[in-house]
Amino acid sequence: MKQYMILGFTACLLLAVTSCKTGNNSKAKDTAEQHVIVPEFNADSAYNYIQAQVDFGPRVPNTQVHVKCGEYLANKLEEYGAKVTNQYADLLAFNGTILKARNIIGSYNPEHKKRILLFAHWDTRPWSDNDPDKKNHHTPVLGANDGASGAGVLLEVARLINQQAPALGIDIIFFDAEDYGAPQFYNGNHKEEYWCLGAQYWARNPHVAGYNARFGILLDMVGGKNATFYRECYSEEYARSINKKIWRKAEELGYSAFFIDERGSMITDDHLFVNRIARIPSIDIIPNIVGAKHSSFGDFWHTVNDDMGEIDKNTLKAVGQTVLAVIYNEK
Ligand code: AHN
Ligand code: ZN
Repeated sequence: MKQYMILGFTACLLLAVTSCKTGNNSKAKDTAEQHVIVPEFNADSAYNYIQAQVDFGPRVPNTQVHVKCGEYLANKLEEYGAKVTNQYADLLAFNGTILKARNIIGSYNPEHKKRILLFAHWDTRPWSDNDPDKKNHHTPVLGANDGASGAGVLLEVARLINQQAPALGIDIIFFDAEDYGAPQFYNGNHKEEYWCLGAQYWARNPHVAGYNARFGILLDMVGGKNATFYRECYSEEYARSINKKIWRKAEELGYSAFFIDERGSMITDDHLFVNRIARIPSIDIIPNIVGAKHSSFGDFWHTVNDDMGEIDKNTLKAVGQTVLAVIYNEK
C-alpha cells in the first residue's frame, strides 16, 4: 500500500514537472515567434547589383551581353551559397525568332519540403516601343527598373539568406524572355502568351519534378522613384491571402506610402503562368502610377529613360525589407 502511495506520488510529481516544462516551452516558443530576427535589407547593396547588370548593357536574348549577364547572375547566386540550376531552352518568339533562353534558379535548403518561391525576370526588351519619340522605338531598353531591379533586390535577399537561414526552403528564380512580347508597332498576329516565355517554360518543366511551394512572389519594376504598388488583380484572384500578408507587413513596417492597400489593374506577367500552369499561388509586386502620362507602370516604361536615374534606394528598401519580413516570419 505504502509502495503504491509512493509510486502514485512520484507519478504526480513527474506529471507536474512534465506539464510545467511543457508550459515553459510553449511560452518560450510564443515569444520566439513574436520576435523572429529579420535581416536588415541593404538598399546600397541591391543598388550595386542593379548597376552591375545595367553596366553590361541591354540584356536582350540572343546577344553576347545577355550571355555575360546570365553568367554574372548565376555566379552571384553560387557565391551566396545557393544550389544553382540553369535551365537552357529554345523558346519561340511571336515573330518566329528562336530565343536562346536561360532561367537561373538558386535554391536554399533544397531538401526542405516547405518552400517559398521568389522570382523576377532578368532579360530586357529589344524595343523602346512605348517611347514618346518614335525614332527610339527600335532602341533596346536599358532596363534598370524593368529587369535589373527585381533581380538586384533578390540578389540582396540571397546574400542575407546565406548569412542567416529562414525557417523554410527558398527558391530564387531569374526568368528569361519575359519582355519579348510583340512590340506596339508590329502588325502581324500575336497573342498575350508571347510574354513571359521563360516563366511558361519553367511552369511546364520545373527544375525539380513535382516542385511545389507554399506561395510565390514576383518582383517586377520594384526600384522606381515615387513608386506605388497596388494589389494586382490576378494576384487577388489566385493568391489573395498572400497579397494581404504582404500589404499588411508593409504597413506594419511603415511602408504604406509605397504599398497602397487597394486593388490595381490586371497584368499579364510571369506570376500569371506560375499560377495557371504550375498552380503555385503567386502575387506580383508591380508599380501602378496614378496620373502617369504614357504608362500605368510609370513614364520610364519601355522607353530609353529606364536607366539608373530612375532607381530610388528608398523604393528598393521598402520592397526588399517587406519581402524579407514576410519570408522570415513563415514557419
Ligand atoms: C503587359 O504589358 C501585357 N505586361 C507587362 C509585363 C511586363 C513587361 N513587365 C515588364 N515588362
Ligand atoms: Zn518590360
